[in-house]
Amino acid sequence: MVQLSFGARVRKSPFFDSTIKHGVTHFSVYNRMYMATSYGDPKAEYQRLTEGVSLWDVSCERQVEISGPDAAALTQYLCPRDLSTCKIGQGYYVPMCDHDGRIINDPVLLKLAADRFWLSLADSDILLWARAVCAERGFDATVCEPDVSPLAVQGPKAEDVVADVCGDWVRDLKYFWFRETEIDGIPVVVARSGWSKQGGFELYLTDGSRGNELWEIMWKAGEPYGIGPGTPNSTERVESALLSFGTDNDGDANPLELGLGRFVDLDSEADFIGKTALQKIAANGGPARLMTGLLLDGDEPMKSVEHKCPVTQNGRDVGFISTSTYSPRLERNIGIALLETDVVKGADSVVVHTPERDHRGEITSLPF
Ligand code: THG
Repeated sequence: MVQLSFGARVRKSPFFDSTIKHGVTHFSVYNRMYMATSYGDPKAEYQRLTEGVSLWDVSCERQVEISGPDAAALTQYLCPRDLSTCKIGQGYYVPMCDHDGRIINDPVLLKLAADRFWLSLADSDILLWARAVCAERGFDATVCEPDVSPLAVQGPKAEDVVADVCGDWVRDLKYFWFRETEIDGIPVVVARSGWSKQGGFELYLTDGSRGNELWEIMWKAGEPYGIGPGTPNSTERVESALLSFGTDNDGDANPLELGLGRFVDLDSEADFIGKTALQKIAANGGPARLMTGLLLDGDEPMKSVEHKCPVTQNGRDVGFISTSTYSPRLERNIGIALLETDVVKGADSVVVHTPERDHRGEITSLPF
């Protein structure tokens, strides 16, 4: 069996020992950290997330902190979304772009103070990018990776668990808003967010020496609600059409192609990296490709694709599928693909070429 080898190059999470203790079976690598991806029972993990509550080590969602006199200006220049409306204590989903409009990350932005921000990253090296932009543009700001590690509590019963630990005020937190607090003296930022559409919270631990302690507190509090271990769930996220950066895009994709246009403010006053390029794409007939849902044939639950697989129409290459899964909610196979705009607008069928066999794919709008 092929195995992942452990070494100092790839970092361990503050919750690492807890994930081992609770039976983690699979890791991936994300932002140069081990990332738990399964506890060996996908069905139970999906059910816990959609009907109960599950605890996820997502500390590989590293933070880039931007602080100092020009923090707001630098953060805005890095982000295509108009941040002038973002309040202290509020989070925003922000697809970040390079100068040609290609997406380079899709973090959650947290505004901690007028002059202090976190970018809670997907899997790419934004620390290097933000430092380079800061220096090249002469902004008076500090860019660092702070000691911050998110732990997600997700599922319909997550609110009860987090309220039992933190107090009923968490029930009033609005979507993507957050507050700094302590749990038994452990410093955390509590946010209503998470990479699922099942509801839930993220606890951003700000003292990495206390990860296993925090895990155990949440575990004990969750026991009456049947809490169990989980990970970012690829089946639920496909059903809910949440972008998996690095999975669903290739190196050239832009946010307009990925259905993230509502998070890009091309008419805003603010200047940001990629603005001119994206305005040009929008003015010249829109994006060449579109992310779409596919309903896939087959009565048997299909194996999820392990790499981007080609999609054709009438024998012609029209794009790729990035994820496929059997959906318990829809009781059929579904997938996410990035295909030529005309093909998606034609809303016809395509052929998906997986290593196992060819599947007929019916184009359908997202979310499923
Ligand atoms: N939480 C935190 N950090 C993260 C993620 C997270 N970093 C990596 C990755 N996830 C970033 N990507 C996403 C993608 C989608 C969403 C959040 C983070 C998301 N999107 C909703 C949607 O598209 O419907 C809501 C967006 C909105 O309305 O603002 O939640 O999960 N800390």
